[in-house]
Amino acid sequence: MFIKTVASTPFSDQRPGTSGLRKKVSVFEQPNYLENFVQALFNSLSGVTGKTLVLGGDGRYYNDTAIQTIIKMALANGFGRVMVAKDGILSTPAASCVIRKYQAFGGIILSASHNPGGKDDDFGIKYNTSNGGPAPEKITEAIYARSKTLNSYRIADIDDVDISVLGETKIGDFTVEVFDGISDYVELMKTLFDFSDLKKLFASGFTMRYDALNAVTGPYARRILEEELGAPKGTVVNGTPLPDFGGKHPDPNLTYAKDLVDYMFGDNAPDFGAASDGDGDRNMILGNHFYVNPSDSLAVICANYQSAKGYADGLLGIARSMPTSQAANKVADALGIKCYETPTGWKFFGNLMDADKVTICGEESFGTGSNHIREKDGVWAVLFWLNILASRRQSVSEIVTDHWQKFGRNYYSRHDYEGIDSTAANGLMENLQSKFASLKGAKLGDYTVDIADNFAYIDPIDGSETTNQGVRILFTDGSRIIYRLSGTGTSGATLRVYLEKYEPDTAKQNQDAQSALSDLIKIADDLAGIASRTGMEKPTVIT
Ligand code: G16
Repeated sequence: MFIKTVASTPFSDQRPGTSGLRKKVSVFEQPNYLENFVQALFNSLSGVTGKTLVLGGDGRYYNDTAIQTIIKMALANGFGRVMVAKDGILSTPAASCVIRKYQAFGGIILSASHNPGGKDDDFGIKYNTSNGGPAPEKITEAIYARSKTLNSYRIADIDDVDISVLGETKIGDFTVEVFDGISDYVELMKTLFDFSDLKKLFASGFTMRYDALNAVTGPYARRILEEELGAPKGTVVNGTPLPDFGGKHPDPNLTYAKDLVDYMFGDNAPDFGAASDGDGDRNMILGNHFYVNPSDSLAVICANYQSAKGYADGLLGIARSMPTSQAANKVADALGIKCYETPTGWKFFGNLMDADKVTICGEESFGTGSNHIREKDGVWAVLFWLNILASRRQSVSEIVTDHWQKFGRNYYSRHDYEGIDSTAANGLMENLQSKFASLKGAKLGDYTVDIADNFAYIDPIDGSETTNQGVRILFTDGSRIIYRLSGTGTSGATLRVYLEKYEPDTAKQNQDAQSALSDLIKIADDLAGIASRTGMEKPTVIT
């Protein structure tokens, strides 16, 4: 028999974070490390016999090795079919699309998302369930529990499968199908957006730059923007996925997508700019000399839902993660629909979408998406913006400024302190929590504290409770300071400080966000003792 059971010893550090298990490549390269995690995952699923598993990733270093191992383990664990994307290239949103379209049992996505890639950087693995969405905590916790006691794994002793050629390979009752990871996704986009309108937009001389940051969305963006919509060749830059992302940090924000930002603020800036991350679920939107904050982008998309044919019938509801600004709430109020507030992590939106409570969701962490799939979707957000631009025929800055005039402006910024000592970070959070009782009603500068707590969430659909989701200092005027430790980093801790202030006065809406928030920034530092506890005078990244 060519199925082997290999003895192994458990690892103690295989608890999935906000979005799957992310570690340095060197951790994954330890003997049996990947195999143990995959076996713990398969042991946590029931009824896989004969079923289909979708497999792909963002093309980062170690994807190819992991793909071959997972194909062999899927066979050994009873799956009937593995659908693996050609060359392994499958964005996270495309994986969600394919799982849903072919009613697969689930999918494994090999990515550490926006984290850097390459031999010395990060790798990751996440599991999505049959609804196409990230595994909920009850599954990720079950994987972790099993990983701690796992003493063997099952693997088939077969040759590697050539994943560079489309087609099927049969091994007994088991089939490996190599499919085109781009086409199904493009077809889905055509059902949501009117490509002929967008073609006219580009034909009218509209200009754009899309920076794929040498990550997975290059082939998707080239196919859609340049081949389908007729944007000139060269509209997509850094469009070939590279194992180390060309040394770039594939995180579409003001710091790590600086080349694009500089270009969009330069003399020859086009009308529209966008970037996506390693695995294609994040997006950054820019206009000519204009940056759209992700929280504002969510609100603008929702307010302009009628621009896109797939949404013209109306929105069921909106959802945003807790740290995301309350700009979307203003739109929901105006539309007479509900705006749900969930913990950080796309997985919390899945139940709401499955229960038809929400259509569009978004996060401050450059994530926007809808119920067309169960992941956030970078290229979708870009296409939605193109639809808004095509129907309104205004510039990005005019559209956003108009939005503020109508709904008020939620000044917003996130300050990240990366790579800080974990003990210092935990101490900072504990110290804040010890102040909750004394903070209620306290005056901090011009602000009065209404609520100081640690955000907890009860899922309205299945009643599951999630605690410890970030310290909230909520002020009586609606302003907020949120402190949260990142759940996606791989070295030390990252403290995120989210700052928000509402400005309804149209005469005061054109300040720079950092200046408008300067008093809250100071309060946030003083209250938490950020500089003294972390030794960092300035954030690493400001978005
Ligand atoms: C992941 C999740 C997002 C979440 C983000 C938060 O993003 O998919 O839903 O908002 O993590 O990251 P952190 O815990 O570091 O603040 P991605 O793009 O890394 O998959």
